[in-house]
Amino acid sequence: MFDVNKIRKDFPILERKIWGDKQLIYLDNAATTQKPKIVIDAIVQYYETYNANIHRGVHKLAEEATAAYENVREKVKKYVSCDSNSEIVFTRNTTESINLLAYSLGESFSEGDEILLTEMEHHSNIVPWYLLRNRKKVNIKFAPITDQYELDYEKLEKLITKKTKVISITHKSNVLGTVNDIKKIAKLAKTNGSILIVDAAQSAPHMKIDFSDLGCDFLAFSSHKMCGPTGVGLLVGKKELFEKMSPFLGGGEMIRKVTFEDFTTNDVPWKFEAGTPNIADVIAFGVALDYIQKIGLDSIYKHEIELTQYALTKLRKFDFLKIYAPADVNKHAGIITFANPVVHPHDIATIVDQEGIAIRAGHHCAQPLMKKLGVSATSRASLYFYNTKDEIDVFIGALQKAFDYFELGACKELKEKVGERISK
Ligand code: C6P
Repeated sequence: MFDVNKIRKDFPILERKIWGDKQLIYLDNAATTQKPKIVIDAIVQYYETYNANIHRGVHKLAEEATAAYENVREKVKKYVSCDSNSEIVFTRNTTESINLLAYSLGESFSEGDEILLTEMEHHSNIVPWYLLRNRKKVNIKFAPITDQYELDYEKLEKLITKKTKVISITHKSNVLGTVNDIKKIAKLAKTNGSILIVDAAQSAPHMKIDFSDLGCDFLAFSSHKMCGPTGVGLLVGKKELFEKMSPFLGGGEMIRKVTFEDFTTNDVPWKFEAGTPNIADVIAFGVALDYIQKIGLDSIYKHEIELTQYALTKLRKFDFLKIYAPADVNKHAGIITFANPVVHPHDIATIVDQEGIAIRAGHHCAQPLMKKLGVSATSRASLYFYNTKDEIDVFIGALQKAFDYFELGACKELKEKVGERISK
């Protein structure tokens, strides 16, 4: 039974007061989520009782640490429903996972090969491909979004050619909240022989992911956006593709043999895990995965939809505010991005911060998307399963204060501007 008040007690930080007596209201979960005490305790327990390097020692501590670390790999496999043809590589974050792919897959690409992205990508799924373009002279294309803030699937299909080596796409936009239809794109990619990469940084924490069923080749996400520590990224992928790929980083652990002349690589996944990994945080991430699954992804998703719907109904009363999201709340659960042409989003974020409320303002590491939307920045409230309707009420009250201060309600010109959709 989902009980948000009981759940909140698991998170020490949610007790925190800001600016003296203001209760913290944390609505910046798309940036990073808070951590339950059992995850924090797991880090302390590791360092206090079995800290050792893994895969190297034969002593008891090394064995315990190795088993705990490798056990998390199995947990991740279950979390994303991998079959035996898939493998998990631990990285530092989603960004590193995508850099690994752009570098290692890219080693076999040639001038004129094409990479297809979308206009709603995070910089983490753009810049690694620009780096590859600088090395290999590949061409990069962007599938457009519609004025309903959804992917234009027809145009995307037309952009796929025989030269499209990779389609790399976000599962859920960190700005619009839009959830993309990966299965549909997977069919197109498969027919064309393109590799499909999915950036699941914003989806894996909130909804059930079935890697085999989605039909993609790789999936990347981050521990810190799902109750786990920072410094742990996940890269799920098809084993046969990992086996064909060049290593990303060289050093200890990723080798089988090194001579004065050359080296041979270790098996997948260790071939992609050079050097001592982030052992403590990987182990604590395993605890976070157990915790999330105990609460239940269906309950998490349902709660977030309800909260988003509740917040939207209240936000829409500010008719001078533009909300950047698909009309159907089911397509953007948990993320609400808004702006208006007069008050800078940073000013809104600063005013609500005075009430103890954390939201994000800025370009959200998606500058090309901001350009498409015709703004330089927006404000964003992003929710997780420990947020409540009471918190939304306080947030709406704080926004009202900010808008009253700037006398936005009285500005007729603003309301007309809000009617405009995406700038062309
Ligand atoms: N977005 C946000 O506030 P890292 O930093 O590597 O863990 O995640 C990068 C990343 C990749 N893809 C998407 C869709 C993301 O949202 C993010 C992180 C945060 O929106 C920080 S910029």
